[in-house]
Amino acid sequence: MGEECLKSADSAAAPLRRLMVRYSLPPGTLESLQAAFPDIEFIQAEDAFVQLTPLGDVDAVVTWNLAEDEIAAAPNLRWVQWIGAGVDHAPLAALRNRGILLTNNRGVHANNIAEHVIGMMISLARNFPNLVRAQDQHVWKMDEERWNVKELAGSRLVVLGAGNLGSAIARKAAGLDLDVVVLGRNPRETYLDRVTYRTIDALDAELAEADHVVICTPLTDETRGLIDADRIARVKPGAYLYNVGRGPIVDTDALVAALQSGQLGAAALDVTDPEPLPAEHPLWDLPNVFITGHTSGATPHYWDRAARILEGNIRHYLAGEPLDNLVDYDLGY
Ligand code: OXD
Repeated sequence: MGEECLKSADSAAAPLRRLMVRYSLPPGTLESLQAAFPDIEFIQAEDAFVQLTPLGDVDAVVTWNLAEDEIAAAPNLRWVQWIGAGVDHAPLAALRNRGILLTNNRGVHANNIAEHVIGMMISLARNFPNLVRAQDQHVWKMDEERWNVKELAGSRLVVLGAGNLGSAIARKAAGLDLDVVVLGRNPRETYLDRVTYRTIDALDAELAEADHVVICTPLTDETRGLIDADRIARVKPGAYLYNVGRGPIVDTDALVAALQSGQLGAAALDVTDPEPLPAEHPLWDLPNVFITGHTSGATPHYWDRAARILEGNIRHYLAGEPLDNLVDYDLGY
């Protein structure tokens, strides 16, 4: 199957008669899609986190989980609209082999995850997690520890990942007067003051200069274990690390050791490896760790934005046009 064939559906060859949604969309969403596309049968199924409703003869499915053997059992399946941005747990090889289009929801939560990251940065810089712990104990915390703070303005932030999310983080951080370097696969120009784009081969040099390092890349063969013990040792001592990408991009044991030794001053982790983090894991009790439990993607606007992508893609599909947010099987995102 050539690359071109994986970008759009030829509507004559691949009609869209039945589309299954394996998630409870907000009230009214499915009804308005049904009204907009009366010839398509929309099937509301169980949330795929709870149970994988068999796909049967559907042509397309909206889901955030797909087992490899489901593909063989769904002879008509031609298009999967993934809920969420990261497709690291999607059966990419099986989808590719069958020539099934895969689209995701990238961009839907760039704004809120960027706000989450900025919130993490301000929280760590101002020592908020410890102040909240003190409040829980009814302790007025005006002690020597109040000097254990940082100023973000003028410090250097390195962002790994130059997609929608990395760019949104860079924009917001530049607004707080940080100097930002965004690292991505391809060279890019920027017209924003304080923001520079560089290619990922500058990673080691940039880590050595960074006061803050944010990871927001997808998990792929290239990024798994990218931040290993060697790289953590290269980071400017005392820097803060933030992960809103995927846990396995960072070597967890090396992370724990660096936080214990002070090589890393602090970490704010929305994602971890493993996930969920077991109750007995050492990361929970480190005083310089702030864990937000994979919540950064949530936003009240999620489903409106996701529904717009879905509706647009149904139109593209029916017109035989390239779909938005297509996943590139070679790159894994
Ligand atoms: C995603 C996520 O992949 O929230 O969208 O983890």
